[in-house]
Amino acid sequence: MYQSALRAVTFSTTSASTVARGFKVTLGSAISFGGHYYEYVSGSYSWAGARTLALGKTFNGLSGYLANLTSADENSFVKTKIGTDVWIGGSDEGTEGVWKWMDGPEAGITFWNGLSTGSAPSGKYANWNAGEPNDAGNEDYAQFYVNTGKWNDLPSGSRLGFLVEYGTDTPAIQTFSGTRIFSVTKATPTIIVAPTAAPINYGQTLGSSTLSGGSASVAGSFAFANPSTTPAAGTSNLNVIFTPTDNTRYETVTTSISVTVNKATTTIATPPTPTPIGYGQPLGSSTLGGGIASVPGSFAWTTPSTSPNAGTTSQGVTFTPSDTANYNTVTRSANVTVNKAMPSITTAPTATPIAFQSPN
Ligand SMILES: [Ca+2]
Ligand SMILES: [Ca+2]
Ligand SMILES: [Ca+2]
Repeated sequence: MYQSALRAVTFSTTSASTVARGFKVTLGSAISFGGHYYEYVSGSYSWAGARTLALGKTFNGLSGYLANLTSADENSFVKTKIGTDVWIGGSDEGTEGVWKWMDGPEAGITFWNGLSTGSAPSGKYANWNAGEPNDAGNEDYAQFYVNTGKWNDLPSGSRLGFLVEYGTDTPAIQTFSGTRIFSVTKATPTIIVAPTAAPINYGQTLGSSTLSGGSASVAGSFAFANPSTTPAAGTSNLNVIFTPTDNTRYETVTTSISVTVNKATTTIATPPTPTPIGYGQPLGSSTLGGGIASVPGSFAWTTPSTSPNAGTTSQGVTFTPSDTANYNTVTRSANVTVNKAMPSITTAPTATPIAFQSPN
């Protein structure tokens, strides 16, 4: 019955220490009587079942047993502390009509002989209700009436809650204590404004992005949860951790912010070399060979259907990366040579006959 009281204790502190605290709660004599302690157990138990459970209980180092009420004061004390009828420790199951306390310091002591017309041995206490015990149908177990504090004998088939007594013959401590361990939990700051992240390029780590503008309910700083990651190009929601300056009293808080990752710029180390074409042929007929870029991909004429004039002209070449999701396309120029066209001969010229004159 004291456990719930201990569990109800709450604790708060302004101390920065998070070491677990032990609290000792010591109660006075109100719940004890003569150095003994009493515990009501609710439920429906046979006397024998209640006895077994009571014997299995301990309290503050004291062993339990069904209560032996050995004085008017003890009997009155119990009456004020319980709210329902209960089993107590008396029984005449051993010898009919010989009522003994069965367990605890008074185990084996006879406190009553006979039925309701019987008597207590000299110096012994009993408080039977009028007409009890009557052994009506073999009643061998003592019941305590909460309303009157009187006792009645009941049969083995009856079911009641029971009263456990904890005590010894030797003078017992007058107080008991219970300890509850409290773990001190840190407070959680509130993120007022999440920080914004400067855009980065694909291939850069998240840690390369500068965080700015965040604020929280306490002083502290924001940082990416995974600064070494290199996110894909595009816009992603990524975790940012707020770490309070006073991290002994405040928890870290994780929030998610939007981060823009631009495509990486492709560099062209060596532009491709075009093969010559003839006048009238489109650029697409010129093969682009030997170009080197910083990432895999391919070169192609920007306007392959164009037919340039004869001579050497600069023409646009587009490099398209294989990974277009994360890398930009790049346009460069290359000098292509266009040779003059050879005219085609459709009809050969004819020659006029001339006269042959022999020499004289
Ligand atoms: Ca007692
Ligand atoms: Ca009996
Ligand atoms: Ca009876």
